[in-house]
Amino acid sequence: MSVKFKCLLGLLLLLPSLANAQPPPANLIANISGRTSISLSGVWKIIVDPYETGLGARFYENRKPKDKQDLVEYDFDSSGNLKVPGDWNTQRESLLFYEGPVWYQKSFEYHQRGHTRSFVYFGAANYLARVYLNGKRLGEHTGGFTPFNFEVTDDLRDGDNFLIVEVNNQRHSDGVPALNTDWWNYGGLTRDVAIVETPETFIQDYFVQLAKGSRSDVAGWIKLNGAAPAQLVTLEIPDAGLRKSITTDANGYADFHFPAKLRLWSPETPKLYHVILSTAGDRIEDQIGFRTVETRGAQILLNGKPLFLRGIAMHEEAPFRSGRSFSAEDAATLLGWAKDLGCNFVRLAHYPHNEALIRAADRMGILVWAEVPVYWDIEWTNSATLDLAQQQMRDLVARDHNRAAVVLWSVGNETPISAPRTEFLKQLAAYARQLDSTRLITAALNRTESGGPDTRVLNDPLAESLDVIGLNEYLGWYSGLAEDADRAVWKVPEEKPLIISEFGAGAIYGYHGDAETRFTEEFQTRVFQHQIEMLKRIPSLAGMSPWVLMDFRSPRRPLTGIQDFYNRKGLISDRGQRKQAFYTLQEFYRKMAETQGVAAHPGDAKSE
Ligand code: GCB
Repeated sequence: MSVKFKCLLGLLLLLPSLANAQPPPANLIANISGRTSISLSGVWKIIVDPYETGLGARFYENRKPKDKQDLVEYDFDSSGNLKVPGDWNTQRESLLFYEGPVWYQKSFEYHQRGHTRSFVYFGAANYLARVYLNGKRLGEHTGGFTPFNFEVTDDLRDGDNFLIVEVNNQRHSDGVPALNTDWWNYGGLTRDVAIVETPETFIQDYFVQLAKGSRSDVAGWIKLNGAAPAQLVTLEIPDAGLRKSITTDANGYADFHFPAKLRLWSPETPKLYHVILSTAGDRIEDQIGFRTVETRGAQILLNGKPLFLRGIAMHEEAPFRSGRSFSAEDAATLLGWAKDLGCNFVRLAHYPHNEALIRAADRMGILVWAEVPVYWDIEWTNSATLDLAQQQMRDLVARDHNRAAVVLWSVGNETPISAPRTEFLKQLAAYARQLDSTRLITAALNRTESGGPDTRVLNDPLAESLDVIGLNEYLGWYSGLAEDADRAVWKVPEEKPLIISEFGAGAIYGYHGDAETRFTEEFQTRVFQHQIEMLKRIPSLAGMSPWVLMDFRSPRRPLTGIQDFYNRKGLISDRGQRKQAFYTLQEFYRKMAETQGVAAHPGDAKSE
């Protein structure tokens, strides 16, 4: 796509849209847990293939020698196993640092049923996945954190089948993310894999939320997929006494807008309604919360009321055992810790986390910042890279657009300012807004200029395209002393809400000393204490998500005996031990929570 055309597209995307949102041009099936499916999770056979021999040697055929003469130089059955879902790095010591292809093979039985379509669905595979069913190539998917599916109705055999996936976690300069990240490049089939069944014409996706700016109207759309796209769809919310009939058009699409009396979802009362969508041949159920989120000047309003986001940033890393987390149990532990800390908000850094966690946040009343991995420097002038970033945003929004917990879509983190970067991110922000106009758009910025002694000025042209400004700063860790925060002045665009989306300091759990010694718990606590006092003085502050809930693996952190390839800025160690600074933040959040509803700014909270 030419730059000119992209600019034009960008402008078009900025035009106001009347509908709440539009169905994304995705082929994703929504709400897999609401469908009949056959799980392919469990033990898979694998072949590690560092020189990518498998493609030429056709590993995807899963061939056995015909006779004793026949040369076949691979054999899934004797090559070892890995569990799916799961990264390979933490399942085999020799694969901890591995970056390259691994071939996965799974045999399974399937029994065909009439009038049923089937899809193979992947929660995520990092980074490139090439998928084959019974030796036939189904397609490939790029991007490590978003779901994808392929239709296999005509390719599944009645009886024995085998699925083969080449997963390659090599980093690429034109990728999203690109070459450099501060997190572990966990490879593999990191989330669930399943065969999902649907009727011939089925409800592929739906958007059921409050109309933008309204607390009394539900608005959204329904998208059917199949040979009979024009149908009557019934939308029911029994608890609210609602039952509506909607007719889809020749493309299977219908939008709707109607009044509804609903109890609103909030962190204090995370009410989820049972929502049923049905056609003559299909029926899907979901649990959906209804709330509004908007900004007024420098405030974030939830259901019309100012709210301070008491947050914490987190990676998708498994507590106690490390590795990529994926399960409902992991989600309950991580979000449980965030709750104990006093949070009503989590920043899910720096890529889409798994759906189980988003659904847990919905049930627990924890607001979510969701982000695509546009991280540090990427190829801003490469239109294929922009396409990839948009595809990841599209599939993230498609998966989570019915989750009340999600209030912010973030287009990126700590991106160096340049004209092409700003153009890229503006287009991505406009695209996210077009996909979903009901949520707020943000990004974590960090490039500031000096505005005189102790004064930092945020003068990033991207700010004008954001609803909420995220700012990462590491005063007391990467620059200056913790005490510098006492005098620090932050000049930020005052007419918009500001979230300090990161600050922090490294500490090893159990390492004690004076507060001037790096990596002691006391040093970390000191940074938190001074940061908290500083934040109270920022008038446009609407929330914060310090870095970070739990220590996490990073190849950029080699310091032996201290880091050992872990980023130690967690308030909790990777073994679940709470550091002193956990309690410092907890105390501050407790005080904030007491005044919530009265004051939405920490400066107004009772002083110590
Ligand atoms: C940052 C990044 C985050 C890093 C963190 C750190 O600014 O956004 O991904 O992990 O700093 O610990 O340096």
